[in-house]
Amino acid sequence: SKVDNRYKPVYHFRPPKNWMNDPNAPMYFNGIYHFLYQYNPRGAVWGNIVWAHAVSVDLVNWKIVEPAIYPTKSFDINGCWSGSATILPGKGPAVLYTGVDSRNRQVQNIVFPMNVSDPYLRRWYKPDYNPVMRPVDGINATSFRDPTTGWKASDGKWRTIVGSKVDRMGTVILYRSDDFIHWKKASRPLHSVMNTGMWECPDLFPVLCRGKRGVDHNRHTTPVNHIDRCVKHVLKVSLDDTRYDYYTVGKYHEDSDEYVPNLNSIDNANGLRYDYGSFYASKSFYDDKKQRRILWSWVNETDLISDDIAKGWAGVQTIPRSVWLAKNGRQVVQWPVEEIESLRGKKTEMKGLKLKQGSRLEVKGVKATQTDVEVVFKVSGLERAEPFDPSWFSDPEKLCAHKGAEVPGKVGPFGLLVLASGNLTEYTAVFFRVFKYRSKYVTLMCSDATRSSLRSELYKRSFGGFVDIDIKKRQQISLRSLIDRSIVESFGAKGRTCITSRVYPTLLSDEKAKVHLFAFNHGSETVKISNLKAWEMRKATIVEDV
Ligand code: DQQ
Repeated sequence: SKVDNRYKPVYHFRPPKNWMNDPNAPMYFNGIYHFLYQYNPRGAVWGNIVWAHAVSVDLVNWKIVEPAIYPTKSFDINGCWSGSATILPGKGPAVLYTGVDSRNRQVQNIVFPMNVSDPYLRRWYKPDYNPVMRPVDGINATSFRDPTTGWKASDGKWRTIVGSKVDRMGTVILYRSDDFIHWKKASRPLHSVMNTGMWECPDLFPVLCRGKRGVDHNRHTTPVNHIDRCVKHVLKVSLDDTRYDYYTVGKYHEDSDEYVPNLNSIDNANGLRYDYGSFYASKSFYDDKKQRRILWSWVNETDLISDDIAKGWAGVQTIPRSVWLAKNGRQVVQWPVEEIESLRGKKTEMKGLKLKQGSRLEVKGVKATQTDVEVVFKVSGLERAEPFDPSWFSDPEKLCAHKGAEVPGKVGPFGLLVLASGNLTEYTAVFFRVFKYRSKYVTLMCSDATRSSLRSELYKRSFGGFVDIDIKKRQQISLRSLIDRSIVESFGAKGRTCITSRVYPTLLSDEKAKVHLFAFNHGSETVKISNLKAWEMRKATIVEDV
């Protein structure tokens, strides 16, 4: 079948054709980055899931090798679902994954590389003793999946957690093992929350209280508590009800084998999200090459299933993001890995420009369909900002829908119009709006796809999240957007609030049509662009090498 490339991103990871979903077992081993993913080798819709496998030395250009895991045995014959890698000291990687067995029960299996010295780890074997964890002792056999990377506590035992639910209570079941093969369920889960539904793809990792450096879970490689006394943890769960990834910052207590979120953190679907847009089933890994933690995520299509079938492909991964704890300790900060900057080509720069009420400024000289743009907006007239109603705190997305880019304000809306047609019949608006609340200010960030395409049948949402910054003190806010045909990944205030949108402007159907990029201000207060840099992005090389 023919593949339609119009909307296919050129520098984001995606296979040449067919369906892709969750990132699986990302890891760095022996000088190579491995990225595995849920993949349908037979079409552009979910089904026939195998673990496809790509390798890279730079997280930008990829070689796709043969699938690592596919259904062959009674313990995974109905599907090889998500899981994670753990590097066993002196032995190499082990992967735990969910198999859907011959009775349609979810079980956890283990696989190892056939040959640890093969740099690409092309072939994997499944020991016959699988499964290593079964849905017994009251575990719901259809809600038991997605084992995490393992970690070892000071008692020398390995741990892993598996996502589950008990009625409406989301939970992560804890397992312990001496050898990583024989697993025993702990009497208590690591963490659970009432009324949250199934927790898919959990991810638990340590973060340092200060700085951007990442830390490994496993004491044997990086004894975190010796390097830096202050370590916190992040627990992320993907809620299948809402299809968003939520996290809390807290502490994993080794003695009680429990995760306890920070006192003031919201631990449910109203909590913090890595990304307030299309972003699901994310997974992180510790990158020993550059001592950082890297987060990957699946970004689903928002067109129709019939479009996906016609296009011949579906699903993109975010640009891998470095993730660390914000200085204030309340949230994480994310930023695209620096390697992506190697694709920056032609550059254009603007400085010290005023955006008066209702004005628009075109960013010229770079191809606007594949662009990396970074801008710093200086704000003024904060004291005249629109008043904020505290009932809006609970639903930033609704606020973005109400107060779109077209709705005039005071301080904002200002930001970028991306993938825009010349006459603005189509555009995606990524913008900020500042409100006054008591003696403080509230900053809202939106990624509004409602006018992204003339096609009315598409899912065109206006996503939103608040930005936890003191705008009064800073008097400025930055925005970076990675525009890549049908994906726009935006990072507000240096990665404090992130929003990803998928958009399908009809504009891209016409190869000759000109695609534009603008900065705009629809607020009455003048906003200054202290600096705007935009780069045309080159294509990443993603080739099959089977
Ligand atoms: N996708 C996998 C499951 C996981 C879900 C199946 C999350 O293991 O729970 O493709 O997107």
